[in-house]
Amino acid sequence: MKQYYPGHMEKGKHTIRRLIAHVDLVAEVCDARIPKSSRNPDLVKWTCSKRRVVILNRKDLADPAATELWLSALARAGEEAIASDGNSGEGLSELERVIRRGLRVMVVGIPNVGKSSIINRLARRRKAPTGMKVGVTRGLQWIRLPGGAMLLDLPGILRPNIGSRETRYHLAIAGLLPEDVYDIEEAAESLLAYLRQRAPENLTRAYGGYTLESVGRSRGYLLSGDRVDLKKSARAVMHDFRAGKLGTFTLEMPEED
Ligand SMILES: Nc1nc2c(ncn2[C@@H]2O[C@H](COP(=O)(O)OP(=O)(O)OP(=O)(O)O)[C@@H](O)[C@H]2O)c(=O)[nH]1
Ligand SMILES: [Mg+2]
Repeated sequence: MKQYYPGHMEKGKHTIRRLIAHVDLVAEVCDARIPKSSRNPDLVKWTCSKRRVVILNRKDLADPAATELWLSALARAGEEAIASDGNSGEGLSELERVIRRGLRVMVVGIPNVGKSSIINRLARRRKAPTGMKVGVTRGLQWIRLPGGAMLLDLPGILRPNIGSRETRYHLAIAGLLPEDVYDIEEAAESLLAYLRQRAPENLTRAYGGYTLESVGRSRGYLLSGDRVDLKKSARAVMHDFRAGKLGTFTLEMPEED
């Protein structure tokens, strides 16, 4: 499997080390559905000299009860944390209260977690480019908020060595990996297995069954010889999950203490 270096770790590390002295606050954005896998421990290490706020973004797609558990687990671990929806802006007022006073804020996170979307909501304008694709933000850009604070938008930074198979699947399912670095059929199978356990009725309602085969048949994704187009079916499941059409789920829970 191909190695994956979005935003280039070395360059990102250099940029953050160079700019960290010039900011007052670090907002670390992650995905509320996978708060473990969507954090890059190196980002924490490089920014730990500053006040930090962890943002559990895409809360609209996560299980609300699980998000509450994560917020209290992070608080117990001494981390300031909020949950947000970067599209609607819900949950960001707490962050606005913190950054109102003309602060300089560095927004960090792995690719495609919603950093630029959050910045646009806070700026009340679409100043930073966004998109449902990994690696939209290329260079760095300072964005001024109405209250005078400055926000720094950076490209997402993911570790080249992502970790376990499970982490890779979780990132893939959440849409945080480019499609050419994982096997979409395998990732979709693991998602179907998870959903079958958690919410089987959601699967039968959507596809009339629990397998890629049933997804393809229900959608009419057929190849010659009445075979199901498994790749197309896998894409459909992933797409439906990411759009929240199969329900709201948090794939990773905080460790019990
Ligand atoms: N459902 C949902 N979608 C979101 C949320 N926040 C952002 N998005 C979507 O996620 C996609 C990625 O958002 P970006 O803001 O471009 O993400 P980024 O972290 O800046 O990505 P890079 O610049 O590639 O690192 C966009 O399609 C956004 O509309 C959210 O809270 N909920
Ligand atoms: Mg961006």
